[in-house]
Amino acid sequence: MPTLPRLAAATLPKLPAPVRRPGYDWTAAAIGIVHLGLGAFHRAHQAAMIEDCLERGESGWAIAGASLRSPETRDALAPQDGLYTLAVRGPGGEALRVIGAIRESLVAPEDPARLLARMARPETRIVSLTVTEKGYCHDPASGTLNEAHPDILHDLAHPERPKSAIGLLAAALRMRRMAGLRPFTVLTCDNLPANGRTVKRVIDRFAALLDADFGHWVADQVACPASMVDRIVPATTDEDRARISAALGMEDRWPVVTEPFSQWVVEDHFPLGRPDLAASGAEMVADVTPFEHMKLRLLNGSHSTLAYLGYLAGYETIAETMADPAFARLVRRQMDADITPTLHMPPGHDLGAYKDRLIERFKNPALRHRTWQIAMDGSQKLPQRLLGMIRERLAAGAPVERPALAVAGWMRYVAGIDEAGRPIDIRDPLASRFAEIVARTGPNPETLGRALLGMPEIFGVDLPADPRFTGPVLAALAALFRDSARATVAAAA
Ligand code: CS2
Repeated sequence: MPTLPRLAAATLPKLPAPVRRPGYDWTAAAIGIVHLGLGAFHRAHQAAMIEDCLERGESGWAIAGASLRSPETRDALAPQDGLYTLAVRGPGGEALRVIGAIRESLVAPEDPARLLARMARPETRIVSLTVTEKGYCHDPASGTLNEAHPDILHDLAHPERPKSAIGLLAAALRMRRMAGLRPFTVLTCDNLPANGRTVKRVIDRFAALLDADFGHWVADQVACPASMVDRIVPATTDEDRARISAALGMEDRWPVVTEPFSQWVVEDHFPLGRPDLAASGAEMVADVTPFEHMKLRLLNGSHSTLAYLGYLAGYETIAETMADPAFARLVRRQMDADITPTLHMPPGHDLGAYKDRLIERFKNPALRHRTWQIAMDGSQKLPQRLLGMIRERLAAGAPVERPALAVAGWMRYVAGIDEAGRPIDIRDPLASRFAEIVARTGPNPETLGRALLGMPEIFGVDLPADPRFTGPVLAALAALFRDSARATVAAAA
């Protein structure tokens, strides 16, 4: 294949006609948002909605994005003048759009001072985050700052050179306070429970530990609206890059691939203003909680259920797992019988249609969303995806066999060896703890299950003490070891 020119400002006019491109003067767009966590999800979701705001002529809201770890996004985007392709894949094929909203890409560990200076500028009115659950350095079961977290210890000792998102927010807020500026609004876009309140609790505490006076200012002044974000964005593959570059007739090293569906429900509390997100399709509400529960439990809870059990059954993607009727039946029953009774949607909201749509989205064969990718960081995900709902069902005196099977699927997965005897590449901040436990218990479902249940940062202290939960979890774990995931799911569905 001849070498293709690189997607960039200079080549943009040569894009083939069907590829949508910025219709506004993107090179002159002024930055008003700093985004921490410049991953695929941000670029396929919030950045696409901001692009629509910029297209409508709302100036001043372009994005400076920062990666908190690796330089690869900046290295790919810089030669492309920040441009990248959003590929939307649905039943009707693939639609390509080049996005111009990301006007600056930074790498926090390389130059924290530059990022902090950007966050501290008066025109930065929002700092948004997609740093994943573990990026909040909190204890997932209680939602409070993990004061023993190595990055938090580091950032408290060196507040001018922070490593964590929390340390960066605090350092930039301190600079603003010193300059007599009002704080930016902190907009979390991660799948955390009560994400606004959680980030607020964590930042308030961190600031108070730094200095009591600053802590009061942060507690009084910093707004952290909650938001529920939804769009399925699998990791981009080399095959995606090759296909998209061929369609563009130019090389894009950093495209993102997603589905047609996109939802953003945002609590409307932005003291320094905001772009008109509603005009871009977001729902601005007074209380995100019902939407958050709906999404975290129905979508992410089902995702995690399919990811662990599907991976163990040898399925590589969610679509493949859903093509097995027993798995599809299990998640639909879990949605209808276990999760739905815990949801309290505003009047007029059609939950049945939402669930039907979810099933279709999971089955979308054009998205190769790997079970392994979703299985990552289970220790941070289980509490809000499954355990909160399980607690509510237990309080209502209801059985929890199906969600207990999902939890057992996670336990069987973190045991670290698959059904064919191959090692599983477990990615989780608590992975070394799991390995220690497994080294002690071996694949004995009873001792392994009890040891994992004994991790309060995941299960709290209530669930391990409730035999109505531990009984079904240990029984399901025994069945998974004895009979395989496929057989156990088939028997449960
Ligand atoms: C997924 C989510 O990776 C995961 O854990 O469940 O990223 C999911 O695709 C998004 O939340 C969808 O909005």
